Amino acid sequence: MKTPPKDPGTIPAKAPEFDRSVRPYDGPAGGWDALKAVAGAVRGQMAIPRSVGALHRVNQPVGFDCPGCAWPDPRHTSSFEFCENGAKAVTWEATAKRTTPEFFAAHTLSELWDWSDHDLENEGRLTHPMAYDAARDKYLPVSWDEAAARIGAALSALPKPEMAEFYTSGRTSNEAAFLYQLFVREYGCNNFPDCSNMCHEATSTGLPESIGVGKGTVSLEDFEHADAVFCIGHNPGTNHPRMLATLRGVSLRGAPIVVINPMPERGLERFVSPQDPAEMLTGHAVRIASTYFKPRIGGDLAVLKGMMKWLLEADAADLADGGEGLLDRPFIAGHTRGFEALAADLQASSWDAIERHSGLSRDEIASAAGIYASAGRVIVCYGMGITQHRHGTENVQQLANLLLLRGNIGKPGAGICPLRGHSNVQGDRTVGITEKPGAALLEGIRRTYGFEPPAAHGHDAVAAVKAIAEGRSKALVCLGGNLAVAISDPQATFPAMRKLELAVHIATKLNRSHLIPARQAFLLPCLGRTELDIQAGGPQSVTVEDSMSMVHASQGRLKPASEHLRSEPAIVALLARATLPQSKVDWEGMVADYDRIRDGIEAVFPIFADFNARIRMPGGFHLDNAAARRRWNTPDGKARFLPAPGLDEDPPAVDGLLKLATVRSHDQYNTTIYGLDDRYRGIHGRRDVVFVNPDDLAERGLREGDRIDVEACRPDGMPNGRSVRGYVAVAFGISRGSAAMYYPEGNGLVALDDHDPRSGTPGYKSVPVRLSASASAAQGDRGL
Ligand SMILES: Nc1nc2c(c(=O)[nH]1)N[C@H]1C(S)=C(S)[C@@H](COP(=O)(O)OP(=O)(O)OC[C@H]3O[C@@H](n4cnc5c(=O)[nH]c(N)nc54)[C@H](O)[C@@H]3O)O[C@H]1N2
Ligand SMILES: Nc1nc2c(c(=O)[nH]1)N[C@H]1C(S)=C(S)[C@@H](COP(=O)(O)OP(=O)(O)OC[C@H]3O[C@@H](n4cnc5c(=O)[nH]c(N)nc54)[C@H](O)[C@@H]3O)O[C@H]1N2
Ligand SMILES: [Mo]
Repeated sequence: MKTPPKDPGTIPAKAPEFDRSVRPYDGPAGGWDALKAVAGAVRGQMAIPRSVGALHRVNQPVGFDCPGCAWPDPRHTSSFEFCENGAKAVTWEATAKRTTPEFFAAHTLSELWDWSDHDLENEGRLTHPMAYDAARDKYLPVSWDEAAARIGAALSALPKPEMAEFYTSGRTSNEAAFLYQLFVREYGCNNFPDCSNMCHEATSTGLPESIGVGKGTVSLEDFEHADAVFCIGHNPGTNHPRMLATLRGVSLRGAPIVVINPMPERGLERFVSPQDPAEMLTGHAVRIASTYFKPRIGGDLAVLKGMMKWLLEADAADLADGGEGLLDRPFIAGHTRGFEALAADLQASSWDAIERHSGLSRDEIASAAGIYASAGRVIVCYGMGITQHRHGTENVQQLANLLLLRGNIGKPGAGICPLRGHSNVQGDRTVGITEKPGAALLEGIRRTYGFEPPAAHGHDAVAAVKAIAEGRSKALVCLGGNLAVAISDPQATFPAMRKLELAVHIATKLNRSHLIPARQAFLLPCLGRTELDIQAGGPQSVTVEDSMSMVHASQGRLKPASEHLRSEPAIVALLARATLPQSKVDWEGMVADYDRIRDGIEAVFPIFADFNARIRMPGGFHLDNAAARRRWNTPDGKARFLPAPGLDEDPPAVDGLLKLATVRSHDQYNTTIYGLDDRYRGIHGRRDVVFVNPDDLAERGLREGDRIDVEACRPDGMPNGRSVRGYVAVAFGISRGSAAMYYPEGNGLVALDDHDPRSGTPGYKSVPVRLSASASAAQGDRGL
C-alpha cells in the first residue's frame, strides 16, 4: 500500500515511530485478538472481580442491558454472549478507579483542560456531588440538597423557561428520560437537544414521511429469512459487534451480503466467532460481505438512484420480453403514492452523472441492483455513513424508496434496519425526549398529570448550542453525555458554553464538557447500568428499547461505585422538586417504586399498555410498529416514494478537495477513548491519523507517514478557517476522493452550520478538505 515518494526533497521526514504504529491487520474480526483485548481492558481498570461478575450478567434475562450498543439480543439468551466492545463498555463503567473530592482538590479546571479525553475519564467513577468554585477554579463537594436548591433557584430565576437547554444522551433509561421530559415540560419548555440529533435524526425525520414511523421495521428473526442483506455506511465489527453473529448466520445460509462503504472494514469482510469453539480453534473465518462496493464518501445518493434506475430499466426490459417485471406492482398500487415522480427523477439522472458522483461504475451499480432484484426478501441496514450528511434525510428516504419498489417493507425477512447508537437512544425518543412534541404526547401529559405542557417547538442540539452562543440560553442541564465535545465546532462551542449562568452534568465519569465552568456549575454523579439501584420500595429495575423496538428490563447488581451516588430517576426528581415546589407530579412516589413511573409512561403512551406486566416476561416485549404491519401512519395512509433532487448528498466539492468522514476507532465509545489502538485498521498507540487513498496521496506529492495539515473548506473550495495540523498520513484502501480521521478529533473541522437543513444532523461524514505537507507536530484546533 505504500507509495514511492514523488519528490523526496520537499517532503518532511517520516515520523520515526510510524512503522511500529501503523501495521496493516491481516486477521479476521473477532477471534482471539478480541478476547485478548478484553483481558487487557479488565486489567487496565483494575476491576477484575467487579468486571468479571458484571460481564456474566450482561444481556441476561435477569441482568442488565449492555451499555455498548442498541443491537438486540437473541431472545431468551441463556449463555453469556461475548462481545469485545460491550465488554469494554462494561469494564469502563465497573472500574475500580475513582474520581474523588481529593482529586478535584488537587487540580484546577484550567489544569485538567490540558488532559486528554482518555485521561479524564480514566480517573474513574465520580463519587460525590460537586459544585464549581470560581475563586479557586475547582470543584468542591456539595450536599445533594444544596446542589438541588441552588440549581432550582437558578432555573427559576431565568426570565423565561425557554432560556434553559436540557440535553439527553442515549444511555438514559426510559424511566429517567420520562421523568426528565415531564420535569422540563412542567417547567415550561421543549428544549430537548439530544444525542440523536447528531446521529439518527435523519432517520427520525425521513422515515415518517416515507413509511409513517421513524424507526426500523425489522426484527432479529427477519435476518433468518432474508434472501439478501445490504450494509450501507456502518461498521459493525467495531460499533455493533454482536451484529456480526447475525451476519455470520446470514452468510452461512448462503444469502448474499452486499456492503457499500468507502472504507474496507474488517468486520464486514471476515469474522471468527468467539462463540464458536471450532472457529476459534481452527482460526477458520466466515466471510461476511459477498460483494464489497467502495463508493466515494457522499456517493450513496447516486449509488441508490443508480440501483433504482437499473431496476426500472431491467423491469421495462423484462416486461417487454413478456416477463412479470421486477417491481412489486400490487404492493406499489395498493400501498404507495408517488411512484411516477420517482420514476421521472430516475429517468432524468444520467448514468454518466451517476457514475461520476457515486465513484462506482455502471457495472458495479448494476451488479448491486441485480443482487437486490433477484432476492425475494431484502433487509437494508445503515448507519452514520448515510445519516451524517447535508442530505442525510434524503439519503434515508432513497433507502426506503429502494425497498418499497419491491415491497420489501412489512413482510417477513425484509425491511429497513437503522443501526441505532446508544443503547437506549430509541427508547428515550419513544418516551418523550423530543423538541417537537406531537398532539398525542401533549394530550397524554395533560390527561395524566393535569398541567398544560408547552406546545411551541424547542431546540435540537445544533439550535441549543447556537442559542447558548448567542446568549439566548443561559442554562444547560445534561442528563449524561459530553455535548461540548460531541457537537461540531469546538471553536464556537467551548467559548459559548463558558458564558452560561448554570451548567449541570449528571454523569458517571469526568469529561471535557464538565470542565467548561458556567457561573454556577454542578457535577452530579449517578449510578450506572451495572449497579444496584435501591429506592424506598426496594431494588429497582429500569427499561430500555433496542434498535428493533424490543423493550426489556435492566437490573444492575454491582455495589455502587460510591455510597453518595443516586440513580438518574432520583436525581431528576430531586431537581424537579427543587425547581417546581408547586408541582402536580408525585415525584417521590414515582422514585420510590419505578413501577409507578412505568404506570405513568403507559398512561401517557397507550402503546405501552400493560407495561409492568409485559416487562416482567423474559426477554421483554415488542413495541408495535405500524409499518412492519403495512399500516402507514402518513397523512393519506400510504407509504410514499420521495425523490430527492440532484445526485449529491453534500454540496459538490471543487477539484483538488477530498471529502473527509470522521469515524470511530475500535477503542472508543463516542467521546470516551478507551485506548489508542484501532486494531482492524492497523493503527496502534495513536489517533493523529488521516486515512487517504495511496493515489490521492501521490497526486499531492505526499507519502505515507508524512505529517500533513487538513484544512476544511467551504463548498467553493475556500478555506473555512478550520484545520488540524501535523496529523499523519496513512495510505489506506479507502475510495478515491475520500479521506477519514477520528471523531472527536475531527470535530474542529465541522462548522455548526454544516448540517442537514431538514434534520439538523451535522455533516460529520462530509467535510471538504485540502491536504498539504505540514511542518508541525500533531495539533487539533480545539478552540482553547
Ligand atoms: N464500540 C463502540 N460502539 C458504538 C459506538 C462507539 O463509539 N464505539 N457508538 C455508538 C453510536 S452513538 C453510534 S451512532 C453507532 C455508530 O456506528 P456506525 O454508524 O458504524 O459509525 P461510524 O464509526 O461513525 O462509521 C460509519 C461507517 O460509515 C462509513 N462511511 C463514512 N462516510 C460514508 C459515506 O459517505 N457513505 C457510506 N456508505 N459509508 C460511509 C465509514 O467508512 C464507517 O465504516 O455505534 C454505536 N456503538
Ligand atoms: N465528528 C463527529 N461527531 C460526532 C459523531 C461522529 O460520527 N463524528 N457522532 C455523533 C453521535 S452518533 C453521537 S450519538 C454523539 C454522542 O454524544 P454523547 O452521547 O453526548 O457522548 P458520549 O461520548 O456517548 O458521552 C460520554 C459521557 O457519558 C457519561 N455517561 C456514561 N454512562 C452514563 C450513564 O449511565 N449515565 C449518565 N448520566 N452518564 C453517563 C460519561 O460521563 C461519559 O463521559 O456524538 C456525535 N458527534
Ligand atoms: Mo449515535
